[in-house]
Amino acid sequence: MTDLTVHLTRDDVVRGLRSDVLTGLTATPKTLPPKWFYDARGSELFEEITRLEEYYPTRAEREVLTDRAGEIAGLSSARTLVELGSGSSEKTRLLLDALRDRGTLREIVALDVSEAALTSSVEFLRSAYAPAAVHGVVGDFTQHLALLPGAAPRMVVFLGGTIGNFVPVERAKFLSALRDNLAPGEWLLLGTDLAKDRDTLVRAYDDADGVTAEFNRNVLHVLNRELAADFDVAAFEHVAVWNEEEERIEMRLRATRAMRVRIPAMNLEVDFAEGEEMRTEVSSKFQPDRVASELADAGFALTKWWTDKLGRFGVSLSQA
Ligand code: AVJ
Repeated sequence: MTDLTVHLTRDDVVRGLRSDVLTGLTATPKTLPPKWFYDARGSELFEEITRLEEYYPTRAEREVLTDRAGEIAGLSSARTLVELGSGSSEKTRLLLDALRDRGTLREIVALDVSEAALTSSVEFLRSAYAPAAVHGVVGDFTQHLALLPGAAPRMVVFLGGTIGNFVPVERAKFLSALRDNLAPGEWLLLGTDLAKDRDTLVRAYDDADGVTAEFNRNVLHVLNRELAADFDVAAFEHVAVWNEEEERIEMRLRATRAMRVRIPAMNLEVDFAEGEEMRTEVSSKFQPDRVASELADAGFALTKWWTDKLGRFGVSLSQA
């Protein structure tokens, strides 16, 4: 048995889902938060997305980390690496290898909402980075930042552009909360996808093979399974649009016919009009100076900024 610290029980997760579904499906327009994409199937589909020709962010960020991991380790001399939303943590290994080579790595903290995902990554990290201590924490990075263990200086690593899933108010709150929970001198390594031409962005979120469409619809399978909802998943089509004013990609699910969906577990019935769109994700794309100013607003001091050669994706190292 892998020992994990659990700040989020199965009951907490179901309560959170119900609350998000009630809020989102009774709102106009309807919305669902993207965190519910990632059951086992959704996580698999996301891994598949990262290998698509059209989906450049993963490769662009990996290029930066491959080229700069040594420099990041040297600048930070972190003793603890904290990964938020650990996922498959393949890119994090580049950083862990560099910190180990530099001789500063003592502890690794992996935080994820999924106990199953954590168990396998913690097992791997323990064997690959012994004698470093590995702490697996089941938790939500919007709720449990105060509970992250590890010897200072820690480097909190938030990769993939996941910060883009927040709307601006949530993003400011998250960055301030993170800053408040770090001691002066501790580090944030943040991956941010950058604003670019509309076509490249829309292709990245509406791939030719339809993998992103399946990923998007998967949230309806999650609601059907977890809440006994009766969404006719095939009656929703995937939509990815570039919202120019807000500088973000929005994924939506469009009802192809009028329908009533029943969610008996919540005593809820929801009507969709034909053509109605429900927003399932925002993925914000940044101007580099906007990343810098938002970090500054949260009280971080930017140490260094890198992008891939094509300037598609940015990685910032900043200090609390
Ligand atoms: C994992 C949140 C960074 O926004 O690009 C991929 C998720 N959504 N394709 C992103 C996602 C559609 C991804 N993040």
